[in-house]
Amino acid sequence: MKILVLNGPNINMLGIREPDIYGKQTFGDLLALLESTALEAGVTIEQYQSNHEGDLVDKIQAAYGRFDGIVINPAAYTHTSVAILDALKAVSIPAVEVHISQVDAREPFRQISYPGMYCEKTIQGLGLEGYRQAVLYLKKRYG
Ligand code: CA2
Repeated sequence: MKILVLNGPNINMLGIREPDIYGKQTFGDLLALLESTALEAGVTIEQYQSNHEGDLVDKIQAAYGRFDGIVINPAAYTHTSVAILDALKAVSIPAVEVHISQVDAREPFRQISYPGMYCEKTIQGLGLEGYRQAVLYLKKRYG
């Protein structure tokens, strides 16, 4: 099983500021977690982070026919991107949305998720563990 893990803008800055919201773990810690999760679940994980909406759309389109599942934290694009929603719908690959923080308990503008309208599950507020849970969910359901 092949899973694509996508991260949106500023996720590469994790651990540098706002540890009260996003924790102290870094993007490097996330990459290590994805490697260990791939071994644990017996899946292949490819990860991609971009600060650019169109790059994320391109990556989702390129996943068509190549990946069995997508784990996506669109970061700030969560709350704005119909383009990412449409790309997910276009490829029709099972997807899980992850948020490091508990977005439900934050500002009103974070209460809407466009990509989340396609994703079959949203995991939030578990820190980096949410990515692991998302991969394990996809493996259990589709692996
Ligand atoms: O909780 C999440 O995972 C978010 O997707 C993170 C986004 C935020 O815009 C979403 O509302 C929720 C932010 C990504 C990281 O932003 C940083 C800000 C300061 C320092 C380091 C990273």
